[in-house]
Amino acid sequence: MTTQFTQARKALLSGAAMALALAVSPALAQEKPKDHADGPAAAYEPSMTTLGQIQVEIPGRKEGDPVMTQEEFQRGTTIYFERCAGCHGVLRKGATGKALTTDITRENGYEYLHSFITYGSPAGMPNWGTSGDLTEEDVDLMTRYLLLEPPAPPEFGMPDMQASWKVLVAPEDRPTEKMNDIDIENLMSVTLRDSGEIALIDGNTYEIREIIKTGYAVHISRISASGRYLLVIGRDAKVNMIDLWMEKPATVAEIKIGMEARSVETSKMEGWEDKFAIAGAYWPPQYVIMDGDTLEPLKIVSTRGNIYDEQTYHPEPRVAAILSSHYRPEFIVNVKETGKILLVDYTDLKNLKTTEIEAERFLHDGGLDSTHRYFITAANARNKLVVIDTKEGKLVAITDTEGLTPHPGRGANFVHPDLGPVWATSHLGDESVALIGTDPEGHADNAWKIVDTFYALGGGSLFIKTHPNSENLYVDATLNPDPEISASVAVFKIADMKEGEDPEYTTLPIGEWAGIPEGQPRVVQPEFNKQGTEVWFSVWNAKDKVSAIVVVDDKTLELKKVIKDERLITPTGKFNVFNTQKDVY
Ligand code: DHE
Repeated sequence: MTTQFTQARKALLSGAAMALALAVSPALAQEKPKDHADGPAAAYEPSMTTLGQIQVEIPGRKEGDPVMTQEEFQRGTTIYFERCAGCHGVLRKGATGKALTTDITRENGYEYLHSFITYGSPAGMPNWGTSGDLTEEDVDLMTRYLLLEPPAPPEFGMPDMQASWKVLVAPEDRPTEKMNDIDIENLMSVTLRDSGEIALIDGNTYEIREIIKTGYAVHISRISASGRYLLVIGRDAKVNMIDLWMEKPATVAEIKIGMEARSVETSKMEGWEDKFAIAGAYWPPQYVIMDGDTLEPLKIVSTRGNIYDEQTYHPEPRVAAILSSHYRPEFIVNVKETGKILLVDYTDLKNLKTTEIEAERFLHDGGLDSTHRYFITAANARNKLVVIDTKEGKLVAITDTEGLTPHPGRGANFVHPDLGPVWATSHLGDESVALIGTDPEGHADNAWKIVDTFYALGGGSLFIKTHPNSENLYVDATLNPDPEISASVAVFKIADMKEGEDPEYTTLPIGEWAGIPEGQPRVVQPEFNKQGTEVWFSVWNAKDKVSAIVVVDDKTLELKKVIKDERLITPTGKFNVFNTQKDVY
């Protein structure tokens, strides 16, 4: 464990460009064109792995089309969905990346596209050719592919959802009381990303209680308001509803809500606990409201529509984070590409009322402030934070974070000694941590402004965490190109923070503590136990290598436990039942 001072480093950092330079390893920089702006943020674009598996036909030929066999077109489609669609859109109409429709690609021509794919661009396009990520043959294939019309992936409506929906244990056949000895509130649901499973780990004994099969490339877990049902979503848009009261917790209902998805949540408003579930899809762009006991699909709403400011049509605005309001019977739905936050009233699904808030493009993740009244979310590709008042149903503020690509997860709430209550985010694109004031009553001058920025380990941070019972703030650097940094975590003592001064931090060598002999594991997502006395970190290695969970004592910052088990394949997110249920972070 080492303690570091960041004052000197801050002085060295004259701006964002310098910060990005730190985030890119020298080896990577040499392979790229000189002014290439690639960094951890570019490596963290959606990969449509499920869509990449669908079978497609070559669309109707146009005069002058390059020749391509059906096999080549299929391969081009898989590569496109897995590597390109995240930025350029499934339909190639553009998102954070440029549009690649044939009117544009044909105008630019084969040579131009070929060199673009080979060398990348200063605007952030990776150098697929020179990096070796695509072979020379694949660069040629993708160039020809882009000169053809794109295939349209299928829609996924009510008949498809109904066909995929299964109630494995009907509500009347489920237990009427908890049938196991598990301390459910201190259970951790751990994403086992590449095995398509979750592990339920006892937060008191560290014992793996169950491993449960879920969707492909499983992503997040959320807990119903009562704390009984665990909802898990895979990237293939499969939702599993797991009953934690059963003797052996197991899936009681499941459904597929699209082809690609990332978010799931349940109703938490008083009087509406466990009544509905909701899941949001990247493809097709839609969300679906389901029955909270059975996952029966009740209402599908498309998010296609106009971008909030320029008011032009976007054909595939993905659904990013979804949270449940504690102040109104509403779901808060982030619609990424059109930059709208929807407050979806679930009291009358037949006469659905939605408040549509103009926010900012590329909304991603976010969380509630400590009072649960305000929702703070990152428009990550715009370097902005948006604040919504969930009680009044209104936009409160949009503010620049000063850092590059904010990525808060659900963020971290704490009381700063000088600045009062704040919510914090770290950044993917640089090493900064930004604090936004969250107390409009007691600290009106600070409310919804970036009140301080300081520096953690390095760029490539994904998650930041604290707990009301903790005096520490933890910041990971998962996607940092330096293996030592990506395997470590910075810990800041909240009591020592001073306005405008870079706080000292302690570096915890979590990866080293895990004692993993092979591979290059990255440390990701701090998560507290229920009591707020321990922090758990995933040590995320390749699928065929040993991974681990490392548990740290929050008071002493000493290693408490390394959980290793051959079933812990690629652990990433961890969701403590109580903290997730009650939105404690
Ligand atoms: Fe996530 C949350 C999307 C890659 C781990 N991730 C989210 C949310 C979204 C999202 C929209 C917010 C959900 C909510 O609150 O309702 N994630 C995406 C992507 O589009 C992206 C960048 C690429 C992709 O193709 O999926 C992506 N995410 C990852 C990973 O590679 C991570 C690190 C490992 C993994 O298991 O996939 C990862 N994402 C997580 C975690 C959360 C998350 C752990 C929840 C954090 C929390 O504390 O709530």
